[in-house]
Amino acid sequence: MPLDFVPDTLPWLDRANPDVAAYARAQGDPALEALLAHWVKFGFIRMPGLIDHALIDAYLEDMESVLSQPERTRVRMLVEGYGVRQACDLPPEAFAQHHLRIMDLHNLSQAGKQLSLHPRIVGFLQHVFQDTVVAMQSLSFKHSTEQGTHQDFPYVQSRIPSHLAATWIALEDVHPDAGPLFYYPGSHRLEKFDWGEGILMTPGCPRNEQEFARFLEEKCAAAGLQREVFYPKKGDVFFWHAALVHGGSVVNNPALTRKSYVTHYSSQTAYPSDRRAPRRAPFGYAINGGLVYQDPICPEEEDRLPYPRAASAAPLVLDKIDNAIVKKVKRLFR
Ligand SMILES: O=C(O)CCC(=O)C(=O)O
Repeated sequence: MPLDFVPDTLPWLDRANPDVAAYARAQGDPALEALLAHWVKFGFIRMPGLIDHALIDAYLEDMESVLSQPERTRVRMLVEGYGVRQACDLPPEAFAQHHLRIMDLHNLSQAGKQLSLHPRIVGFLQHVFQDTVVAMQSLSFKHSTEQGTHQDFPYVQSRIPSHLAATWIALEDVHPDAGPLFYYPGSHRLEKFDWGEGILMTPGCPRNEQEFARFLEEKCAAAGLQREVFYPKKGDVFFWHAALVHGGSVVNNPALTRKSYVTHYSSQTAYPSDRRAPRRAPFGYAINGGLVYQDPICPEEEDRLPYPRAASAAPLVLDKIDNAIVKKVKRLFR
């Protein structure tokens, strides 16, 4: 069992000496070189103030509508003490729990789709993957996860584990006592943890998350990598590499919220169908050149929360579904 990403399928920026200067020149984008060089060296980039506050406010309303009327939706939530359940199946007391994540609200929320596939996000990740970017899943948080030190690739799985990246969007200014995101710059190149059956976490594997966290913290310390903390303003975006070591800081003041929105991405090559129905040809939405799949379990709830809201506003123009993409995906399953 190889204990690393497969070299042949690594994104180009993870291979030896990627020539980002030549690439950026060829793209005719002078700002791109610094972003790509930072990604290669540190495994993350930031785009401050990227997201329009009107879009964030619309998304916050969508989150609130689900949290205040959970009986009206089958959206799934992961709640500490309850596991993964549809919102309508959770008892009222579950919503007092701070370790609660709304899963894939972008399927219901057009504002969520626009956040995940913001043009600058899709643009940057296209450079990373050199493939069509697929938004695989989203997670919405009202409070800090306080999640221990980890990397994402063992959990968020596709056919090619190295084809993974994430964005974290601040839905409000984050107070230092609200449990901000932490990360270790440069940790994306560390030796990988062996879960007992390879680098991915599998059901029943013999190692656990505490061992994973200890391993990563020891490796970071041995490599001299320092923990840094992201103190964003509303609308700031943090992008991270499949293997960047990160987590949610401990909350010092439980009265504080820390509203945030995470999307995990892959390439279309690595993620040609939705994880919730992997053997079914997905129905795809092409937005700003990226792709997101319809929820195959609950298609009736798709886009139930429109954006923009006002009847007088121009209707949202999602790019037409790109039939070429959908057909290509279908071909893989013939
Ligand atoms: O937002 C956080 O506290 C951590 C999120 C995270 O680690 C993840 O989604 O992988």
